Amino acid sequence: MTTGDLAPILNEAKARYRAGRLSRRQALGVLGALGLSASAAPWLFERDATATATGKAATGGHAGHIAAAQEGAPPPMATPQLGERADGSRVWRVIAGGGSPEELIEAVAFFPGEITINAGDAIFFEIRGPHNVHFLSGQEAPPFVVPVPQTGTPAGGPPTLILNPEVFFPTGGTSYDGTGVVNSGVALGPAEPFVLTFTTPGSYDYVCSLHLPVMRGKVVVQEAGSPYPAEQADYDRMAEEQTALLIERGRATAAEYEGADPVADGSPTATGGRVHEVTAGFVEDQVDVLRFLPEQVTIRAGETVRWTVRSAPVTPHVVTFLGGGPAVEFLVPIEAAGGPPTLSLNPEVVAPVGGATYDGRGFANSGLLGGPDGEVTYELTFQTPGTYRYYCPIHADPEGGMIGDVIVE
Ligand SMILES: [Cu+2]
Repeated sequence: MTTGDLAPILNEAKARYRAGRLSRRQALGVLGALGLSASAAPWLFERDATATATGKAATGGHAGHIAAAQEGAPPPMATPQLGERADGSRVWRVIAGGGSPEELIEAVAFFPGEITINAGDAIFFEIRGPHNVHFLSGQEAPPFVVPVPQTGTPAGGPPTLILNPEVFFPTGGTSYDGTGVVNSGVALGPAEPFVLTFTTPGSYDYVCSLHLPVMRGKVVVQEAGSPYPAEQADYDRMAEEQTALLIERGRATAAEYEGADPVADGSPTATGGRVHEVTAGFVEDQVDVLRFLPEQVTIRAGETVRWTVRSAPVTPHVVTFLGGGPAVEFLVPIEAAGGPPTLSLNPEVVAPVGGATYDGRGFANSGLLGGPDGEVTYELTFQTPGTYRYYCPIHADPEGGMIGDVIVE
C-alpha cells in the first residue's frame, strides 16, 4: 500500500474528525493503524482554528468546513470546473450524502438520484460523508466488512473481520463505458475529487456499497449532442430541497422516538421489572439518524432497557458500557509482517460481552446490532441506582457523538 492508497481512509478520518464524530484520540488511532505519525495529519491540530472560524466559505480548503456546515452553507470543496468544456462536452455534479452532521442526521442518497448526460460528459461526484460511488456493471456489491481466516493461531479461531479493501480503496480508471467495476473508494473530497467520464450511451446504475440497499443512483447517457432534459441548476435546486426534506423528516421521526412512552408495554420480564424502549439509530426513507432516542432513559431499579436498532441492514450500531474502564476502538490494526497493518473490527466490540444484568461496574457490550447476524435488540436489567453512560463505539467516543444515559432510581 502506498501513501496514495491511504488517502481515502485519511480523508474519511478527516471528515469525521471535522464533523465532531471522531475524537482526536480516535483519529490518532486510525493514523496508528495506518502506520503513520500525527504529523501526517496536520488537520488534527487545526480544530480550534476551525471552531472559531466565522464560516466564510472563502477560507477554502477545509478551514471553513464545519463552521459553514453549521450555518447551513454547503461546505467549501475543491470543485472541478462545472459546465461546458472546450470540446463541447460538459462536467456535471452529483452530491453523495450530506445532511446535518451536528444533529447526527445523514442523508443516504445521491442528489440527483438520476441524472441525464451525453456521451463524453463527466460527472464530479461530490462525496459528503462516509460514502463511495460504485459502478458494478451488474455485479453484486461486495460487503464492506469481510472475514479473513486466522492464520497465525494454532487453533484457527474465529475469523477476523476487516474493512473490505474492495470497498474502501478506489478501483478502475477515470472513465466508465458500462463494463467492469469503477469505485471512488470511501473518500471525502477536496484532496482528490472523483470525476468520472461516461463514454458510451446507456443507463447505468450505481450504489454506495456502505449504505445498501437504500443508497442507489442512476446515470442515463445519451448520444453526444442530444438535448439535455435538465440543467445543473435544476439538479442543484432539487438536491437542496430533497436534502432539507430528508433532514426535516429525520428530525420529525427522531422527535417521535424521543417523546415515545419510555415504558414499552408494562409487561413484566423474567426478572419481574418493566421494559423501557430505546431506539438505537434509525433509517427512514433515505435518512439515517445516528442517535439513541431518548438519549436519557429513567427507570427504577429492577427494570430493563431494550435497545432496538431500526437502521438495519444499512447502519449497524453497538451499545457499550465502559463502567469506568478505558474506551474501546471499533477499528484496530492487525499487524502484518512486512506490510502495513490492516484495519480490522475489534472483536471486543463486535461480540457481545457481559450478562443480562448490569450494575454499573465493568464492561458490558451488545455486540454488533443490525449487522450480518441479524440481531437488532439488546436488553439489560439494572439493579443498582445510579447514572450509567453508554455509547456506540462505531459512531462516537465517550465524549461526543452517539451517546446515551440510563438513570436508575
Ligand atoms: Cu452507531
